[in-house]
Amino acid sequence: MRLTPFALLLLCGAVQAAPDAVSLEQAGVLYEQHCQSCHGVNRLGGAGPALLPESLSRIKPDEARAVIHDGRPASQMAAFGNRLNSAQIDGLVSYLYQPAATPPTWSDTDIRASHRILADLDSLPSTPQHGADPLNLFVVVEAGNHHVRVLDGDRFEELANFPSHFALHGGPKFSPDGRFVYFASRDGWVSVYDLHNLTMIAEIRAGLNTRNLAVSNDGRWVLVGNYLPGNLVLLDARDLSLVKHIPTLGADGTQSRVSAVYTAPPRDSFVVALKDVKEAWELSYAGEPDFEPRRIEAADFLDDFSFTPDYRHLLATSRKALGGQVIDLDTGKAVTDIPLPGMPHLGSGIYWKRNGDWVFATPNVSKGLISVLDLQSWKLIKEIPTEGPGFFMRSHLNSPYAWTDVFFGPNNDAVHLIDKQTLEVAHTLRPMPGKNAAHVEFTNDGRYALLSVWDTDGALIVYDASTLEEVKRIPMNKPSGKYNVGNKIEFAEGTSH
Ligand code: DHE
Repeated sequence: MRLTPFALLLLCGAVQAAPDAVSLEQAGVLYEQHCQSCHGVNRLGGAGPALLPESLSRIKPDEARAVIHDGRPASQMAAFGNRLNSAQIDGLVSYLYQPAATPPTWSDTDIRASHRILADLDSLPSTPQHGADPLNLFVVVEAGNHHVRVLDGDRFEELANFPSHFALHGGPKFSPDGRFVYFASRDGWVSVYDLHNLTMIAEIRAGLNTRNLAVSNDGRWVLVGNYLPGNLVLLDARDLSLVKHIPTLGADGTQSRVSAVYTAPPRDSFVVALKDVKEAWELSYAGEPDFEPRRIEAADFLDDFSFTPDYRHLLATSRKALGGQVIDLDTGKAVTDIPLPGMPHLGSGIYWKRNGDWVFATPNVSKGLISVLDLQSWKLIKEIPTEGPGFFMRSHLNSPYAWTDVFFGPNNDAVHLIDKQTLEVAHTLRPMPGKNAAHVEFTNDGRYALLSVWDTDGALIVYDASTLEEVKRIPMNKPSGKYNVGNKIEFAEGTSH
């Protein structure tokens, strides 16, 4: 038999045949062998995060491939490049982005089984034990290594540093006295931490894929909004025990995911936006509440929203919609459309007084501009050009500037300071050139602004908010949001709600 040169090379081992493609079934077996012990049966998560399509929506398949091959630094995710060939890794990636063969469920029994009490609250002192001003603490989410740091906001020194659940998202929320802080992770874990005693109190898994949570202004309830399963989960704020789940069914019976839930303090209610039905809900927590939703018809599916300073009106957008809408929470009627181009990120919008009248400004995740609205007439006053689309905005009553990042694009190292009266960009800072600068929060008195440089070798940078001089730089691994206890519990002008 005559061998071709290629066959000869193969026989000599000089050319390796490409490994055979792996079917989804085979990939399922690989998952059970290599991944399940950490990522859970049915990919629901365990010591490692959930690996459902909903959980992976923000990660591109190439990134998932690289993580399986190389592992994830500073985590327990090992490299599998030496155990799995390229076809097996490709097969696993395709498998992970497929819906699970058995649709995932998360029942009240599952929620209760996940509940852990980590400290005996009754035996802990009820006054701050750290010697710092409890209303000027900062809670900083360090996203790169899934940790949280607590900083003394007078000295910018660390009081505590502890691991969080994987991928916290949304702003942590506080009890009205500022003692407790509540975190939600994208995988549905909710935790409560005692800032007086710098200790974790309890945790529970309220869903498989969570949007955010809100805490009632009387400190009694935590309401969690979920994508998977689409529902609301009501917890007792003291120890996070499950009170009940509330299915989010539209008036016509359609099941919906929850876009976001916030507390509206002057209304003693939670306000909820639904993603798959055209409704906003208000759930009163006054007195002895039954948490029956008051349905408010919306002009579109709601994705993102904010409130006017008196919490009477809701300013909402849908990612599909052109522009936004104003809903009067008293009458339950849509008031008007608002002319907002691109993809405004209303949840990050802030308001302030300009010439005696309230204005509202929102960043835009698809266009390089800040839209400024007059809250009396709902008219667009100005579109302020920026160096690229942005994510977050922050200000303080005592600051002349609204700080906004340029989160996307080549100029993502820039932060603009907008003069709140002239509506012009007054300063542009580049805290660490070439590295993404994003998310600012002020000290309770507004004297200092803390900014994140969102990079593995990033930092939290403290600026004097008047002179704009750098006061301190604390190295951190992708610090994302940071939250000042006083500003948050006062629902202070210029911060997120
Ligand atoms: Fe967020 C808040 C929605 C992607 C970091 N984000 C919020 C809130 C909503 C929201 C509704 C307000 C909840 C709250 O604070 O209680 N975020 C969305 C999205 O729909 C979007 C675009 C896509 C998604 O997959 O969810 C999205 N968000 C991101 C990110 O990619 C960010 C930059 C990194 C991350 O952690 O995932 C991110 N979002 C944040 C942060 C806040 C937030 C840090 C809190 C801001 C604050 O100051 O309160």
